[in-house]
Amino acid sequence: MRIITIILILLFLPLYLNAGDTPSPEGAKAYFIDLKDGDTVKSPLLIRFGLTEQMGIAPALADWPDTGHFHLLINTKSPNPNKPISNKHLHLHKGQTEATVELKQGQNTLQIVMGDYSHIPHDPPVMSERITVTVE
Ligand SMILES: [Cu+2]
Repeated sequence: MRIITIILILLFLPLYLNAGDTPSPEGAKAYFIDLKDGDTVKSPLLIRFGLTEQMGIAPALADWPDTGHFHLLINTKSPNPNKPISNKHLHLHKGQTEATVELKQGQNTLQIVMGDYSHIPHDPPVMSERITVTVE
């Protein structure tokens, strides 16, 4: 009986893991280290990603508790919290904490979103404010 229970758990575990319910540690926040709403910047722009101490950074595919990797969303709305973040967006999938990006002239919106090992936002999502910067 116990073996059957274990087999059932193993069979259904992937379904739960794909449901976008990797919990985020309480109080975890992602933020732009040296960029704020309304800033005027140059392109290409070095963006440095910050994360409060409740959470750690792991490469994609590493299913470690209370970790994730950064994503940068440029000129788009916040992601669906139950779906993997699209490959159209920048994944810092090796666990990087900075990236240099090309931005168009004029106004651009930027938002950091943490994703779990399978690129799905945590529950609740850990993300920065969506800021607007102007590229000269
Ligand atoms: Cu990702």
